[in-house]
Amino acid sequence: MNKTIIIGLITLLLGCTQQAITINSFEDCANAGYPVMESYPRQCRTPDGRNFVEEIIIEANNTGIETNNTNTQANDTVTNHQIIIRNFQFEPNNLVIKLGDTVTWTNQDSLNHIVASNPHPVHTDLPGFESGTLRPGDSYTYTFNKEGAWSYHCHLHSTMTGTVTVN
Ligand SMILES: [Cu+2]
Repeated sequence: MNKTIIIGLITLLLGCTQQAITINSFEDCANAGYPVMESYPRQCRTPDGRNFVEEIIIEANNTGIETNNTNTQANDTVTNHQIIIRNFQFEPNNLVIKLGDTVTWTNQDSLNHIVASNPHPVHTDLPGFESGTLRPGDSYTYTFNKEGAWSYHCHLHSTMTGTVTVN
């Protein structure tokens, strides 16, 4: 009888010691279900009185700042130009932009159009400058990364033409 109790106590003690040893970080502590204080950074307290502070990953913040810098740079230099497709015309049908600017075509007609580089029907002047089918209300944005006067047309109505001049 006494033996059983002693063995039981030893097992219990070992169990506690083991648990205390394995908790060496905020994560261990929180995963073990001990109380977490919702401060910044968060803290977790073990029953034996140890306190663990959550590690804040600084790398993530650095990446965030870098991303912001890139965005700021892009916003400083890139302009987005708008062209409306309406009544079988591009408005404006002559546009002068800077290298790296973007142009967005929006179809406000009640039927489909396709914006594509000249010449029709092969579109080889500026490969990749081709919108696919623009249904009413659809938009297509293209970034001009090559200088030149780029004439384009509607692939479904090849008499509809326009030019984007990139300086
Ligand atoms: Cu075409």
